[in-house]
Amino acid sequence: MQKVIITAAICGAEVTKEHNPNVPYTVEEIVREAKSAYDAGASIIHLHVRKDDGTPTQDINRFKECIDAIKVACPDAIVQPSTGGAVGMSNEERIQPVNLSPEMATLDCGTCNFGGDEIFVNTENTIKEFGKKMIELNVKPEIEVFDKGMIDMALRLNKKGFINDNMHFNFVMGVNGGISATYRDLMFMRESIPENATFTVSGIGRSQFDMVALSILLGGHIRVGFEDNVYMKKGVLASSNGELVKKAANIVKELGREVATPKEAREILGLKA
Ligand code: KMH
Ligand code: ZN
Repeated sequence: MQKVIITAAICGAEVTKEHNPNVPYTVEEIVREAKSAYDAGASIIHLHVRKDDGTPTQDINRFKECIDAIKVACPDAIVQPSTGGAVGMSNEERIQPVNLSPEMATLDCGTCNFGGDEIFVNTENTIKEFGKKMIELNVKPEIEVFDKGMIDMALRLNKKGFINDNMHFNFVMGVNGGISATYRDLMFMRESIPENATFTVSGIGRSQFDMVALSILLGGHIRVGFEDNVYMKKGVLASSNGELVKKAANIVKELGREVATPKEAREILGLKA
């Protein structure tokens, strides 16, 4: 089996310091959290950025500032900006960080409810537009799927030339409006992607470490971090993203697999040099 790529989703757009005071907002806090995750074994930093007051933003200058600072602290980390941003943002706002030509960026492949009255909107034309731009700039998409139909959308758009082959999926499981984080549903998702595709799994909330263990057993990769979960275990807040990554890395080793370095992650994912 391949080595396990650990992604740290250090910040997100929805989680706040009220959920966990260690959620990063400022550039310094974002670098602190990225470094803690990197030092614990994360090779990919999935990145959202905020204004200093915590408001989510997709501003290209803020992304550049954060990415440059992360690269100083974590020289070979793969930084993967979000193009999902926060619910309600325009496409123009969301796509901005792709213009920095990062190695990877997320490509959300469908619309879903997002709790309460929120709807995370990704029309077919939006996905085509974002996918085309990523091909033009040689940015590898991490295909974010919150439900099985989004895999089908990605496969259709791959056939039509909007997403390249050797697809890499992120199964986001347990969002209030998406597929549930269960063993059965993870098997269903994994069986629905092409043989040569790779996948990672993001379990939301209390499912985070169950999904970590299952993905490791199934030959997949894993994502942890404050974007998805702020607890080490019931009632115990994580002191950093690094603490969550350390727990995930220990599970990888206990289950007999090895954690990929950033170099190995680049080889597995076929990223541009
Ligand atoms: N914040 C969510 C609405 C992504 O990063 O591409 C979307 C999200 C997905 O987090
Ligand atoms: Zn995200």
